[in-house]
Amino acid sequence: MTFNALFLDHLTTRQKQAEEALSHAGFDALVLGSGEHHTYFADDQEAPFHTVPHFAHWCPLQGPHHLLVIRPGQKPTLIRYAPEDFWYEQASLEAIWGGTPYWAEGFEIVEAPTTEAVWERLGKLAKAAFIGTDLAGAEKAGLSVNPDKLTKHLDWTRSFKTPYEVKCLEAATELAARGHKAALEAFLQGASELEIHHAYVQAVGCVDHELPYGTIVALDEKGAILHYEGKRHLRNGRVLLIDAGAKSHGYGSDITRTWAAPACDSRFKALLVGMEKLQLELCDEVKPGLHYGELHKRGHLKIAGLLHEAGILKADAEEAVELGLSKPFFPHGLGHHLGIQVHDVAGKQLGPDGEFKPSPAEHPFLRTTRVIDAGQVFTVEPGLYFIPMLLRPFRTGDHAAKFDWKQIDELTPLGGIRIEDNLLVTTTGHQNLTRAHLPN
Ligand SMILES: [Mn+2]
Repeated sequence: MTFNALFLDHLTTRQKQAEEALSHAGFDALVLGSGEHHTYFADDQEAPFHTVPHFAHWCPLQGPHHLLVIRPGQKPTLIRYAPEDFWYEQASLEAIWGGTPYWAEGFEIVEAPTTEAVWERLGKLAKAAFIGTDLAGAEKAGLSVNPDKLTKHLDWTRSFKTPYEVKCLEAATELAARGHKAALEAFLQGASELEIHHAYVQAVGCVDHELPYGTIVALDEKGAILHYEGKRHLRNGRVLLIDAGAKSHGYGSDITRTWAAPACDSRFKALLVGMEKLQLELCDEVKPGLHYGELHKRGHLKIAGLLHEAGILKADAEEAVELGLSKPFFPHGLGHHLGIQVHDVAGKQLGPDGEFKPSPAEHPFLRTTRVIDAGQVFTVEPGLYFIPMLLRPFRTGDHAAKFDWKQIDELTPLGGIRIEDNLLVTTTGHQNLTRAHLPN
């Protein structure tokens, strides 16, 4: 199937599922807004624009103020905001896309020169719901604003990816893989965090705000800061932890790799080999029917086993997990759903009605409590870090003697390890979207 045909197929699925959601929630029409710019406090500067994900689920057109009108049995209408403006570049759809966009034939497209005109083009709709940010406009038009039941239903549908969405995610992975290869090369030449970041974005071929999230480029001890944002100038790191993705047609990849330079401590290198192996083993277990939370627990067991093997934990895997000794080393969840949003919606939803299953008390940062099912795309990203803040209470706790503090102190300057792939669940197992483009 061509990409174009895949998109039209995706739209057919969207239409069918929206009709079900509308009838379920008691509406006759759905209006999706693409969003609005928002400015920083007391400033006229705008934050980078992010399309409302519900709009992006239908149409990859960028920019604010567009509306999409969905009615049962009708081709969706796209009301495109197309102002005349001398401050910002404006162009026809064809000029923006370099030809007719592949998605254009899926919509009746009309244009409007002002935001008021966009709402006027909408006309009168009976019993319609609005999802988006222009609440005043929607209320004035008599729409029900962001109704919870309908939104939850649509969130649920977002967690099952169509073949078109999988293609977009694969393209996003392929782009990120180029960046990761360039980053590794730069690291091995002794580059700084900032230089590695630049090598990454140059290879992906975009500017920073077009990435799905800010890159995490951490040398040595900074790898133990889970969302490290700095970009130091210091060169010749012994360890690189890089967590970076790329976007394609509104869908993002989310990939982490950890690399050790030849001069790195051999004990850390052995942990890295162990983490690589156990990450692949965890990926291997992904198939429909397994609880994601169960996979997370298996991750803890494997990480505890690796720490025991290294002599860092003196308790064996079962005992260590039971006593909570693996938690300071692996404090985050094993992964999260992925799609239009990096931490995609509905990870803790049990069904289309929005029933919610919170993270278990012992694993508060687990981002998905779902049963694994075909069509889901999520990350598998075990980590092993030396985080002084989390280890501190254990130094004086009841189980202090179960840790090799000397080794921990010697490895702490090397930060940590995270290895993250993106997986598509199939009816019989899974497809690792990342390894196809980034084998290591
Ligand atoms: Mn992630």
